Amino acid sequence: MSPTARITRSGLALVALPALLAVLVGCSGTTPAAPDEPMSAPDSSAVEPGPNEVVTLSLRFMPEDITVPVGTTVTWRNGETIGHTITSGAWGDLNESTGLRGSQTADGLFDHALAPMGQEGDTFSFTFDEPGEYLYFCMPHLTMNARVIVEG
Ligand SMILES: [Cu+2]
Repeated sequence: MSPTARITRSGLALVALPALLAVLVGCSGTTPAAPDEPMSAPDSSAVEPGPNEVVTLSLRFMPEDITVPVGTTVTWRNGETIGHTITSGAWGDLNESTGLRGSQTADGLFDHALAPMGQEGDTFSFTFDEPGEYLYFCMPHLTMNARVIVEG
């Protein structure tokens, strides 16, 4: 009785081990093909900002600083599937360790609710006719603080 039971257990183990390995290999093989991003996730060329363009991505403006000649139209494009705002005004009290903004003061020059990528209103353009430094931010996301430097 006892020797038979032992043989049965080891026989099961020999069958079960390859099956378990097959499952593990199958999982690791499919993981790269099933990313966490939604199916509408852009490829890298879709999120790369063009000339005079700022893309919102991963709760950041990219680039955060852009320098343009006076008279340039800057376009913001949403590179992700959540909404943002493009709100002109000062931001400050930036926490160095968290990168979070502590204050924001909209100045009314522009304020646009940027629709999620792929929806109507997912871009916004503004023409800068005066030289200067223009700070702006996204109201709900305290990591999104940026500026446009307009050179005369
Ligand atoms: Cu935002």
